[in-house]
Amino acid sequence: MKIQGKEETIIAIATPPGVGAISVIRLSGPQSFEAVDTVFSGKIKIKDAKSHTIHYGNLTQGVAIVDDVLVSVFRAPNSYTAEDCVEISSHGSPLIIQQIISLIIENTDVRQAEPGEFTKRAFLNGKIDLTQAEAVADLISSRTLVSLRGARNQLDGLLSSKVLSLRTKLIEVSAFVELELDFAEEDIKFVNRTELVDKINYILSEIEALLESFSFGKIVREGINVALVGEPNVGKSSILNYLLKESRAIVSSTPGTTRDIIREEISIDGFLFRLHDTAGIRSSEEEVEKEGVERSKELIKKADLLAFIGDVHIGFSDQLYDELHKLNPSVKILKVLNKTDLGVDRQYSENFRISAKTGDGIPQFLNGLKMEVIQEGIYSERTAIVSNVRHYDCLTKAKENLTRALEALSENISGEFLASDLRASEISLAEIIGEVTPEEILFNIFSKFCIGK
Ligand SMILES: Nc1nc2c(ncn2[C@@H]2O[C@H](COP(=O)(O)OP(=O)(O)O)[C@@H](O)[C@H]2O)c(=O)[nH]1
Ligand SMILES: [Mg+2]
Repeated sequence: MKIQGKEETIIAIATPPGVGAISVIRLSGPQSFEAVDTVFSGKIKIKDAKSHTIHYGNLTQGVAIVDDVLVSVFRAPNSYTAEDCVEISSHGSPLIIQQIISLIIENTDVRQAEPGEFTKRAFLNGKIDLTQAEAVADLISSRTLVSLRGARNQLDGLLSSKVLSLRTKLIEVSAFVELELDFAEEDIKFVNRTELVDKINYILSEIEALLESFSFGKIVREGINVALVGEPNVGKSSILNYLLKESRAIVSSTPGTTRDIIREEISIDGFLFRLHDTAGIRSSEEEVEKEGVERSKELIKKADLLAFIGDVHIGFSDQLYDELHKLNPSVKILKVLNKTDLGVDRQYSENFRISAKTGDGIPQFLNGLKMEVIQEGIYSERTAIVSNVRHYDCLTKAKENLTRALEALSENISGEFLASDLRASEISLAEIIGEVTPEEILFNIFSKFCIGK
């Protein structure tokens, strides 16, 4: 029988699938060295190699050489997972990789790793906390410099250390309250109430500051959704097509059913903007169009910013403006007047004047989008920013319980309630860094990773 759980040794390709100069296969677990030795022949056996050394040799199947490789050795606990780890650098051929992995799996008890399993082990073995594990996924999927920096900060523990320090303060407060409970009979007060309230208020304000960073953090991590809305023929599709042709900052574009692109991702000074073309929001009887209307409404509701496109002939209809406002009352609506090349000299209430034909005004428009985001942000290079919904939810729970604790204090409710509110709040903070995190949440987090990470 195979050994269960994290005692198992796992293997996976760590580099992207496909052809390349080299590929890296990673193993982690107690049998990593022996497993590689079953197929490796070099100057020494891998099981005798020192940690952090590299060894050249052949991987063989019988007498046939599968590939000549470099094997890097990392002994526990000084590895990514804190377990014995090996990285095999082979030639970057999918066929070679396939052979090496099959060969090792067939000849040993090593099994294929699950998605995120290496990082999960790093977390379970205490190498990194949960926010850092999550940051690993964010780091490798970042597509702009700003989101990369956000993930880097989180991986460096900026958020963890902030949360940890709040948790420590909370534990101190709880300790006093619980001490008092132990002496409830004698009616001893160890801390005076105002001091207690001050301490809780301080923690609460720090939690609120973190919560406030979320709208910006979400933007950093996920980008800004901008819906282009307006009457038919004002030039929404032309604007996206212009960006596709002209912008040097295109991250990706998604084509729709026609030649038109329906989504364009661009990076403006490191911020990711996702510009969506909307079909229109007028009611229609036609099935296909109806669906388009629904899709547009959804986009408008979810948008972080609305670019209301008008043209020099029709400007901006108040009716449409009101409809937009009704669909998404909290969102900022920027009025963008298109077709300024037509020489029609009319002023509306526009924020930007552009031409999708000549490109006039487009840089100013894009810069305007960026300024909307920067105003939003309490942006600085090295601050803890909450960018992850899970963290946000935990902080919200912590805040609710602290607020209840303050109510309990002001109403002189029994110390037991106070203690339990404080404790609940502290557990929510612990959940962020993964100290008391249910298995299903862990599964959720790590199953989203790619294999080999
Ligand atoms: N002169 C001029 N024509 C434009 C401009 N933008 C779009 N158009 C034209 O306006 C028409 C409608 O454009 P389209 O992008 O399909 O509008 P949409 O329905 O809002 O997506 C097309 O014939 C475009 O060539 C512009 O800036 N200047
Ligand atoms: Mg269009």
